[in-house]
Amino acid sequence: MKKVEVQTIVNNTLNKIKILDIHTHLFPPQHEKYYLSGLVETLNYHYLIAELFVSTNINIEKFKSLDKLQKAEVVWNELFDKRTPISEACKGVLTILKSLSIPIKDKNFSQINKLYCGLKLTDKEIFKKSNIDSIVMTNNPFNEDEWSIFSSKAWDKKRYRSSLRLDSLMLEFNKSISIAQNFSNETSNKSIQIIDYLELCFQKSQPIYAAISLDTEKFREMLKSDLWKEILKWLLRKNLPLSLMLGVKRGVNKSFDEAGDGIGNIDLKDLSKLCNNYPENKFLVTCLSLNDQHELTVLGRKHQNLKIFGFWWFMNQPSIIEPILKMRIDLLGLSLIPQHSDARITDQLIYKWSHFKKILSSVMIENYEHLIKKNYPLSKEIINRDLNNLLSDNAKNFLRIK
Ligand code: RAT
Ligand code: ZN
Repeated sequence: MKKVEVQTIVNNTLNKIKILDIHTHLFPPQHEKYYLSGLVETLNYHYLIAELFVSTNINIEKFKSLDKLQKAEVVWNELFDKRTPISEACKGVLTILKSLSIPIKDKNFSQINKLYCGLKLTDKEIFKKSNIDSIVMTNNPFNEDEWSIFSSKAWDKKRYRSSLRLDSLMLEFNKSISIAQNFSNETSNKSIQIIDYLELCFQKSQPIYAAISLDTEKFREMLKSDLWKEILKWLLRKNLPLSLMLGVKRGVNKSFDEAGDGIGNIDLKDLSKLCNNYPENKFLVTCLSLNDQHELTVLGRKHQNLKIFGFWWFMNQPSIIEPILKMRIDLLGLSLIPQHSDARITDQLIYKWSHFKKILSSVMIENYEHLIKKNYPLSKEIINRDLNNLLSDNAKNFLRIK
C-alpha cells in the first residue's frame, strides 16, 4: 500500500465510523430542563466563561446576573469580536458555525444567532452530522430532579446510554444517605442502605458503568472506606466497571462557579494498589494533569483491569493530545479508548469529534507509514478494524455492551 492510499483510506474510514462517546453531560430533548443545544448555550459553556473572566476586567457578579442570551452576547463580543478567538474552546465555536454554513463576516451576535436558531437543529441531526451512534450521559442518582429522566419512557435509550455518577457519595454524604434511606428496608447499616438504593437505580437506569471524579485526598478516603469496599463488591456483582476521573480540585476559584474548578494532586500508586486489590473489578481511568499521563500509561501496561480513556477537560487541547496520544500508542498499542467528548451542549459534538479525528488521523497515518516501511502488509481491512476499535469497539468490549 502506498502513502497516499493510506491517507485516503484513514480519512475515509474515520468519516464513516459510528462513534460511541463514553462520557458526556448530554441528555435527550425529552428531558427538557437538561437538554442543551444552540448558539446561546454553546457560548455559555463554562470553558468559555473562564476564558472571558480572565481575558477581561468584567465584573463577575454583574455578569452572573445577566440572562443566558445576554451572557452569550457578552462572550461573543469580548472573545470573538474584540479579541481573536484562537483558544481551543473558541475555535470549537467557529468549527460549529462553519460546519453549519453560518457566515460570521460583518455580522453581529444577534444576526448570527438568528441564522443559527433558524436552522432548528435537532439532536438527531447533530448526531448524524458528527457520526455519533450513541453517547453516555452522566446520571447522578442523588440529584432527584435530574434523575427524574428515568421516570419517563419517551426517549431513545439506544442513543442515550446511562452511567451512575457517584461523586455525591464522597462530596455530600449526608444528602446522599438521606435519599438512599427512603428506598431501603434496612434501618441502621448505612452501607446496606446505599447499596439497596444503588441496586434500585441500576434496575431503573441500566447504566453501563459507574463513575466518580476525585483528588488524592478524596481518593484515599474512598479507598479506606467500608462503604466503598461494599460498592466495589456490588459493582463486581453487577459487572459494572468504575470510571475514575482523577486529579480534579473543585472550586479553586469559587467566584467563577462551574468555571472555577482546577487541577488537584493525584498519586497514581493508589490506583495501582486498587487494581491489584480488586483484580476482578474493571477500571476506566483518565487523569486531568499533564504530569500524570506517562505514569498512567505505564500503569495501563501493568493492569489488565485498567483501561485508559480520553483527554479530559484541561487535557483536551490539540497541542497536548497529539504527543500524549502518540506516547499512549507507543506504550499500549491500540488498546485504549482514545477520546470522549465531555460535551455539555449537544452541538459541541460537532467540534469535539472533528477536532479529535483530525489529530487521530495524522497520528495513525504516521504510524501506518512506519509499518509500510517495515514491509508490514497493511490493508484497508486492518485500518478499518483498528479505527473501529479505537472509536467504538474497545469501549464496547471493555464495557461488555453491544
Ligand atoms: O469538562 C467538564 O465539563 C467538567 O466540568 C467536568 O464536568 C468533568 O468533565 C466531570 O465530568 O467532572
Ligand atoms: Zn465530564
